[in-house]
Order: sequence, then C-alpha cells, then structure tokens
Amino acid sequence: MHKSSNKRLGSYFVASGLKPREKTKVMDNNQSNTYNASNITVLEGLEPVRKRPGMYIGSTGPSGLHHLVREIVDNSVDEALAGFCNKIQVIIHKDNLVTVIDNGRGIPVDKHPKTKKSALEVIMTVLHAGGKFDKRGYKVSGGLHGVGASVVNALSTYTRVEVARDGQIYSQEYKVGKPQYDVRVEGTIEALRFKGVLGKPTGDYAFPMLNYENGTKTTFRADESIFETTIYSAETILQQLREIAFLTKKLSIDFYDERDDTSRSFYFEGGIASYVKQLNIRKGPLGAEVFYFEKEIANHVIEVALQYHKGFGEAVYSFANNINTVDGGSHVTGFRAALTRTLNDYGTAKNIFKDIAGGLQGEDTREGLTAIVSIKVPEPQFEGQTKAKLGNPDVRGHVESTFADAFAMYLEEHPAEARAIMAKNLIAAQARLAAKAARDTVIRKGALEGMTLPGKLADCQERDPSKCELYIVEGDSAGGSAKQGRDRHFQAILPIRGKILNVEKAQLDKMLRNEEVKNLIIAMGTGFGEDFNLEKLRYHRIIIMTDADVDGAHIATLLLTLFYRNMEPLVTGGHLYLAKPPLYKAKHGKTEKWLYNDAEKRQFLLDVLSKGGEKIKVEEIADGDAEVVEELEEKVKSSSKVTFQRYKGLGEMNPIQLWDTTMNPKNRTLLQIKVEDAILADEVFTMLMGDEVAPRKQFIQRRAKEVQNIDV
Ligand code: 0RA
Repeated sequence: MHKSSNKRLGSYFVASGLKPREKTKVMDNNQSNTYNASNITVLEGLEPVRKRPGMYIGSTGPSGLHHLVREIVDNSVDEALAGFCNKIQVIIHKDNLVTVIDNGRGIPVDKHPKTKKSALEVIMTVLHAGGKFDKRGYKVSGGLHGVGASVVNALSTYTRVEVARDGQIYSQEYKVGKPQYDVRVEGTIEALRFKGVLGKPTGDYAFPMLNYENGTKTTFRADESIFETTIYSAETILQQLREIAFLTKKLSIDFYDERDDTSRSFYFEGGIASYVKQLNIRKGPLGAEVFYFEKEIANHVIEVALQYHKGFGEAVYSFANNINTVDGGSHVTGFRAALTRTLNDYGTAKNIFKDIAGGLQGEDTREGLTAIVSIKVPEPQFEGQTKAKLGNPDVRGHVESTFADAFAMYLEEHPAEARAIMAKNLIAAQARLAAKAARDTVIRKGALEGMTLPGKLADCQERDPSKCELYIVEGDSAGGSAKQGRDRHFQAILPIRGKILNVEKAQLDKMLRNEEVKNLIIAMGTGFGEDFNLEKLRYHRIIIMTDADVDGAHIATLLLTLFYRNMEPLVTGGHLYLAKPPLYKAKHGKTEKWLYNDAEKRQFLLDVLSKGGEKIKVEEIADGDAEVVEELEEKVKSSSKVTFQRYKGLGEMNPIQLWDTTMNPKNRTLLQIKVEDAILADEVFTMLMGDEVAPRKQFIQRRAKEVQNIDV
C-alpha cells in the first residue's frame, strides 16, 4: 500500500482533472430535468427509491453517499469472486463524480426477446432486477448491501455505463435513472483501438473510455437534492477498499483521487493471511508463520487465518460474503468449537494436560489470538438487530469440520508453532483454574457470612452501613495511630501491609491468596468478582489512606485497580474515597496550621509576610509553584520565626494529629473516586499493569498529583 502520483494507474487515465466536454447531444441533468411520456415507466420503477432513499441505502447522510460507491464496487467484487476479474479501479473525479472500472466479463447487453430491452438497461433501471440476470454465485451484492446498481442510478443525476464484451464497446447513459438512449455500440474494440479512442475521453464527461477486452465501467454523480453532502471522503473509501482487497486475495484495487491527485493501490497475495500478519505486527507475533487454509465444501468457500501473539487480547474478525459480521454467527461458532476441540485433541495426544482438569476451555484458546474467519455462502442469512450476524445453520458444521482438519494437520506439521501455542493455552488454563480455586476457597458462596472478620480489622460499633466508614491504612504503624485516633463509633480501620499484588488476570489467583486482599474482601462483606453484591457492603465509605508520596500513590492505584476490575459497582456507586493527609505543619509564633499542598504553603507564607508589614502582590505568584514557594520560604525564614514540619508518612503523626488532619469529618478532605469514563479507566489500568514499567511509573507520579486536585 502506498501513496503515489497518478502515473501508477497506467493508461486508463490519460490525464487528470479533465474538464467536462462541451455540451453534446445529451444534455446534463443540471440543465434539463424534464420528464416526458417515455420516462414514466422507469420513473415508476425507481420511484420508491427516490421517495425513501433511506430504505435502500440506510441514510442520505455521508454513510448513504458512500454506500453508492460500495454498491457499484461490490458488483465488480462479485465478478472477482466468480473468478473473472482481478482488477478494480475507483476514481473520484473533481466534480464529485465517481467511476468504477473492472476487467470482468462485462454486464450482459443482449436483448430480452419479449421486452426488447437490453439486460444492461434492465439491471440499471429495474429495482431488484439483479437476481434474475445475475446468477454469479457468491454475491457480496446479494448480502447486507446488495440493493443493486439501479438504486445508485435512481439516486444519481447522471450515470454512464460502458461494457466491453464480445469484441465491442457498448454504452448507455441515464439521468435520474432514465436512459438517454438505447444501449448502443460505440464500435469494435479493435477499431476503437486502431482509431486511438480507447482510453480517451468519451460521453458527457471527459473520462477515458474503457480499455479492456472485457469489463464494465460505471460513472455516476449522486443527486445533490437527495444527499446532505455529495463530497466523498477518500479515507472512508480507502478503508473499505483495503478491507475488500484483504478479503479477496489476488484482487488488485486501485484508487485514484483526482481532487488532490493522489492514488493508492491494494493487493494482497495472501488475502486474510496478510491481514492477520498486519494486525499482529505491533502485538509481537508468536511464531513466524500465519496459519491459513481455504476449502470449498457444499458450495461454501471457507477461509481461516490465525496467529497468536504475546498479549492477552482476543481479536476474532468474521466475514460472510465480504460483509463484516460484527455479531458473529454460525461461522464463528463453528470456528470456536473446532479451535477448542483441535487444541484439546492435540494436547491430550501429546499428554500435555496432566494438571489441567477438563482440558482447555474455549476462553483459554483465544487468549492472545488474532483470527479472521471469512466465508462465502450462496444465500447468506443475516440476522439480529443490526443484520450483522450470520444465521445459516449448516455453515457451523462446514466450518467446524474443515477448519478442525486443516488446523490439526498444521499442528502436526509445525511442531515449533504448536508447542508455542500449547504453552500459551496452558498458561491461560492454569490461570483460570487457579483463579477459580482461589475464588472457591476464599469467597465460597455464603462463606463470607460465616467467616470471622479478620483480626487486623478494628471494626466500628455502628451497624448501619450508610453511617459506617472503613479506613484502609497503609502500614501497621499508621494503622495503629488510626485505631487510636478514630471515632470508633462509626470508623473501622484495616491496616494493609506493603504493596498488594498486580491484578492482571493471570495473577488473579495470587492476588486472592494474598492475606491482605482476603482480609479486605471479608471486611467489606460484598464478595468478589462474579459473586460481588453491593447490598452487602458493610461500610458505605471505603477510604484509602496512604502516605503522600509516590509509593503511597502506587498502593492507592493498585487498590483502585483491584476495585475497578473486580468490584466495579463500588467505584461507580461512589463508595470509594482517598484520604488526604497534610504535607506540612507550619508554625509561626503561636500560630499552628496544617498545610495540604504547596498552594496552601504559599498562602501561609504570604500571610506571615503581610503581618510583618511587607506587601506582596498575590497575583505575581502562580498557584502552588514550588520554586516560588521555596524563594518565598527563604525570604520569610530569614526575617521571622517560621517552621515547617514535613510529614512524609502517616506514621509520623500521632493519633490525635491523624484524627485532626485526616479523619475528623469536620476538618478532613476526602477525594471521591469516580469512574466517569470506564473505557478510559480501563486503558489506564491496562497501561499501569502492562509490561512496560517506565510509562507506568510516570503515570502514577502524574496521577498522584492529579488526584490531589480532585475535591469533594
Ligand atoms: C450478470 C452476468 C454476468 C456478468 C455480470 C452480471 C456482471 C455484472 C457486473 C457489474 C459490474 N461489473 C460486472 N461484471 C459482470 C455474466 C455474463 C456472462 O456469462 O458472460
């Protein structure tokens, strides 16, 4: 794939940016829009489309507009799927005309004996005519889109079709769907070539004439009175063309945008195997080779490409007749079943599953998997709300049996790849089993009620959860101070020692075996993961109290991750808080003050100065600017008796101080944790727990600062 000048497209485009020719015998619809008697049948035929465009192309917005291009391209792709076309060209002209050219067999032009109408004319002017004339096997155009070229014609002020067939070039032009002349012969290909006409401007608009022995060229201009916009997005079209090229191996698709004189070419020798390879490049592929197979069975063409990577995510994309079946369907079900079965059979035969009771589960086999399942079905049934799920029940069995055979053979023939895949699956299975065992023992259903509260927990006397608070305190010594300083009526204290563990899925079991985490879950009373029940929450405020340093922020982040991943309602319900201990205790004469950040420190210094008679303009100093505060501090210290006691850790405060500064509801500030944007939060946590340590550290430091600015 590359961006290049238009020269690459070769001789089909004589020049770029050609101007519309002088008016010829056929006038453009912009000038004339009169309907006479001969129009009526056509207009009646296509009238529903113009009345309710949305019914046919989804909308009259940009998506509907691009649908027109897709429709015409899909007709050419059908010809490629039938095996008669290997080149498609798409051109966006300067005045929002679009041309699609293919080197297929050409739309048939023969006349129907009774109606005396050319097949081409019927295809272009009769709704749903495609079915009768077009029996070309697996049809992209028969699927989700597939409304037919006549719909595009109906919604275009101008259309021109050229067909190269049987040694001749044929053409017909339309305005708002109405033929402007009977399909006519422009000449024999030989004669036209001899005259040097092929590849030269033709018709109303100056586009090169089709220059193939066989092929179809369609040019259309979308009707501005129908569409909200008729300006095409190259990006949208390129994305679709790229996908089509991936899904149709060895089909070359050229795109040319006259508006900025750029072009792109797509061609994938390996089809979906190339696609998988590309998807995995950044993820660290497991093994060099992508598994690929293609098989035709009972008129179904089945293709699967897959490769594992070093990460954990699952990416299984599926297509039926080139339509992305976002909601899966029978082909995906068959694929998954076969994958699980084949890997289990292989592992059993090689005696790999000694410790894995019940063998691999489906989820184990899809960790770190990138796969594409693409199937061509003669009559696809699309189901569901969005029609993005393949229904055909027989497809499941076809995919399951053919893929299972091919994949089993691959595993036998590629022992190195097979070993790597097995190792990956095994780890996933072990993690799953360990997590389950841990869950079962730690938080067996009903066990929580029976389980005695942890000895480390200093519970409160109040039994109404809405009045109760649980302080999770970093370190035993701070825990001790908090226990003594608290209001035992409604405040409970649970000290947590050291850093709790990383909560990535693979380590869920370790985390649950961790004594601290176990205590925490039992103390909260809610259960965990699938068993989580917010109604059982014993304290409506869960307050994380850690040191005001990077380590403290790290522990807080790990706790947040634990809660977010496994007890999300706790976060979304607003039950989670961070306590905010002070950074300094300032003294000036008899005045004593707790300062929670540098901005407060600055204010304190300013107050001292103003008492001493010095006037300082407050605006001159930025809020919380550490350097300025330092300067100010030097200045003040040299003249007055000011001291700052820095509190690095909670442990440095005695119980009374801890109560005064951080726990007494009258004085304290709590920061409520909200998950406003779950997606963002998930990204953040993933990054925090990812392999790379540097960005994680940076993030925690930045986050630690940000968190100080959220106020309740
Ligand atoms: C019906 C029958 C045949 C070809 C096509 C339609 C056809 C349609 C389009 C639309 C765009 N490009 C196309 N190429 C072919 C086959 C006719 C035969 O048997 O030769």
